[in-house]
Amino acid sequence: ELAEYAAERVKRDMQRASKEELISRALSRQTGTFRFENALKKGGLSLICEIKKASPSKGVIDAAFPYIKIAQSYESGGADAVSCLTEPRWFMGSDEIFEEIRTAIRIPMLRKDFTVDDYQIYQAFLMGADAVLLICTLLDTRRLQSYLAVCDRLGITALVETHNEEEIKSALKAGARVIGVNNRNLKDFTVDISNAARLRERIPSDKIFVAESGVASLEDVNKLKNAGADAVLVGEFLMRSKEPAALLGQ
Ligand code: IGP
Repeated sequence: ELAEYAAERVKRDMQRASKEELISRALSRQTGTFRFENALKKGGLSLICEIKKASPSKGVIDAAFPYIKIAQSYESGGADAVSCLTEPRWFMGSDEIFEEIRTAIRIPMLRKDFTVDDYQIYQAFLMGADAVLLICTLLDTRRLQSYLAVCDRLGITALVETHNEEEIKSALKAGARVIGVNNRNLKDFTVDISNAARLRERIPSDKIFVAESGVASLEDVNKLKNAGADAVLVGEFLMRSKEPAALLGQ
């Protein structure tokens, strides 16, 4: 359902700007420098802090949602990168929010949406994104591969999201360099924080391993660090606490 609605949005956006137009606009710009993945290579555990007003499992998380302030507090708190939801129906995000935040902070940003068409990758690049999300559940290996090639051509990073062994295999086959393991099952929204740790050994050490979802304490962060995560992606917990500094132990 999330994917179907994403496809509808793409169709609608294409009426304003065709894919050809977006591609030519994107290719006339200076390419990116893979800032997102480089920010996760500093050694130690990196922190990707997420901005989202709502989620399908929790509904509205922060009704006031002062997103610029939140983004700035992430940056000053020491976040390595920001993840910003642009999906409107379930996460109450928008491209406009993303673009506003982009002008307010300097650290790399991931445009978090349900990528079902490479149109969205060009869109993300044009709004200043340093990374896009590619969810294995929605994309077969061939499509992953071709979307990864688009990202490479633009100089942006693909965070390839997996949930099980099979999806990790597909991600690796497609050539993903940054692999996320989601602790949340997107089908029923159940969270098992040990999922990322359990699957750690399936991902070669030359890839960047991102543990996603369900972090609810500093203890959880340390658990994932000890399990060998290169980065953690934290959303709801930060949206409720707004103290990334506390999470970083600073
Ligand atoms: C953050 P949490 O539990 O910290 O809020 O999770 C992030 O991992 C989650 O928002 C997420 C997500 C996704 C959202 C993971 N994969 C795919 C939308 C689409």
